[in-house]
Amino acid sequence: MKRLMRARRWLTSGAATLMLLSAAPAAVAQRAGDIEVAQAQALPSIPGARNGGGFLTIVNHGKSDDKIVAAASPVCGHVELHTMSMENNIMRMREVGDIPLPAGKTLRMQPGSGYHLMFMDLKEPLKVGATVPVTVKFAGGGQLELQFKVEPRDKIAGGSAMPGKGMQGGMR
Ligand SMILES: [Cu+2]
Repeated sequence: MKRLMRARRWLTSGAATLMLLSAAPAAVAQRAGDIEVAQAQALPSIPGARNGGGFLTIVNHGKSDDKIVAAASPVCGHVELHTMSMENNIMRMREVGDIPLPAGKTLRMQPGSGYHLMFMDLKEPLKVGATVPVTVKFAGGGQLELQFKVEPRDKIAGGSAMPGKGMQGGMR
């Protein structure tokens, strides 16, 4: 134990710190029933933009389907559930009633296509390094209080996002 304490003091790299944090039992509860959030991230908002995008990597460990049905955050007027797709060569976003979480599957939201959370009417810009508190509600009755980390686009969902496409196009 004494040795561990000393080791902790010496660990300065971000990665090592992160590992210690996630191994600690006091880590933020990111699981509600069968639903587990592995990552919660947001893009920095574009200067002058009133809206921002949030992305979850979320696992449904259960045997029945669930859905995200609502989200809310104090940083913006309201949060919408969106999907994005290519229509006639133009990226289009539209609001959806829910985001499906099929049983046994992982949903990895990414900038540029598919589902995301949209922070509407931001009260202030989202800057890299900030965290955005968001409450997410599930059809199964669960609810999670999450901290979305604002990170550069190439860090979202493991860095596999398509470059150059995304939020800039739509939503005024
Ligand atoms: Cu959107």
